[in-house]
Amino acid sequence: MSVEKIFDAVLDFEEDDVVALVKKEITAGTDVAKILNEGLIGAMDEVGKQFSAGILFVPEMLMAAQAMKAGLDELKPHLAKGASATRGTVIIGTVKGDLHDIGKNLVAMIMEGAGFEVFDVGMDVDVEKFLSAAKEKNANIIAMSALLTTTMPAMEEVVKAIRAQGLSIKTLVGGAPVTPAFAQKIGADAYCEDAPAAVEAARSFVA
Ligand code: B12
Repeated sequence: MSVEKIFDAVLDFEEDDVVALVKKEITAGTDVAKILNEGLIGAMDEVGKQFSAGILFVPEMLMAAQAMKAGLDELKPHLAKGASATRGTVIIGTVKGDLHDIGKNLVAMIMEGAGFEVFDVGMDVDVEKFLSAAKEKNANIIAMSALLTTTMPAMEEVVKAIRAQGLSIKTLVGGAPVTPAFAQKIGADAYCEDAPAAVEAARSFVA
């Protein structure tokens, strides 16, 4: 019932209410996946729909994102439970030209919780930054996020650079406009639609 309240509070941009409601649900023992998927992520999907329909605009989208992020921060320690020994090292970032980082942050959090060592290089990340971070940390995986159709091609540049330099680093791509067909076309090692799928793919890379 209150998960719906979280959904509504994100849509009302009520950051403090989102935090309070998330806390309340955690205390009540509600499944954290339900809080995340039906409350926080569900609300952002609705924001996206309303943005497409011209009901909401960029400032509102940003306010909703801030409210969602605040809820996510509250949830983070609970999502990261169950960490085990390091399974591999991941460099994660949002590609060049793209400033969307909520999904990327979520994937980073869940991967960390699943036992990977995760280095988040932020958003608007160019090829050089992805590669130098991967070399410095001796990473097995580069995970890239893109939320704009216009920034998706930047993923291919990273894949190409890895090949050109003969590095044995696996690539993982995701983000709302990214598809399995696109991932295959650019030669990425895997496409994943959400954070749990990213964990599974990453585990298969380092198994
Ligand atoms: C919040 C938001 C913003 C915020 C971003 C704040 C932030 N700090 O991230 C702000 C207001 C800044 C913003 C700006 C813009 N936005 Co915007 N935004 C959104 C919105 C509403 C939600 C995105 C989100 O956070 N979703 C919640 C997260 C949890 O979901 P997610 O990112 O998809 O991540 C999940 C999966 O995709 C996957 N995943 C994500 N990354 C990765 C990476 C890997 C490796 C893996 C395996 C998986 C994975 O796992 C995640 C968890 O399940 C979307 C609509 C939507 N529903 O997608 C539009 C949307 C992405 N934005 C859009 C647009 C057009 C813009 C602007 C161009 C608007 C403008 N005219 O200025 C600018 C671009 C700025 C830029 N250069 O990047 C369009 C993109 C259209 C397109 N296909 O190109 C969308 C789809 C809205 C729409 N319906 O038109 N935006």
